[in-house]
Amino acid sequence: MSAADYYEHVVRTFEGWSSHPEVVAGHWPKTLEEAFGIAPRYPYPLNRADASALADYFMDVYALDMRADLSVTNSDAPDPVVLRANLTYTVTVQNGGPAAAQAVTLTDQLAADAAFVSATPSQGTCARAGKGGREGDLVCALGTIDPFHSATVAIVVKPSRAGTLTNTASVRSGSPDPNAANNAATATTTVVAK
Ligand SMILES: [Ca+2]
Ligand SMILES: [Ca+2]
Repeated sequence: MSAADYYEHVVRTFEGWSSHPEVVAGHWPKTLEEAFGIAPRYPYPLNRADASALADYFMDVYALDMRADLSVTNSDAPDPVVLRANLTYTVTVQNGGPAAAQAVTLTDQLAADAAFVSATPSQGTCARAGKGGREGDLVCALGTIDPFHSATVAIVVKPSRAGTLTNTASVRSGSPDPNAANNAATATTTVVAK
């Protein structure tokens, strides 16, 4: 997108900050001042003028920073799931900024007691890392994720053993990440015989 379009996108994102799904869900800080590590300045929800002032700050000062704080969530449905029925993991990778995250890679350690069915990324491509594509971790090359944007991968498996099934997804990128603690997420599912 052009520089003007990008600026407008940032202002609109900041205006809607308080109702942004990632903020409501607690994945991103409640205020932009907190996200930028500066003292509180404006009441929320932000009006256009305050959002523009913070966008100016972001573009002039903070966006020079090359870091991108990626985070990942992993949700499973249905839970409980019936043996050999489809179980879908929805893995979401968020970029909390400040910079765009380059060459984002999501790795999912597919469990041995579940048969892989499919992986559908919202951007980029996914492939099995093992021989002939039938074994090994699922590796998704998601490309670039802009600040305050996200990408999603829907992973479908069929559990082959009753009990508790766990699935861990982790993310990394070519950009420095200031917080590694939120780069992996595990979903736990109960598998029932019928
Ligand atoms: Ca992170
Ligand atoms: Ca669960």
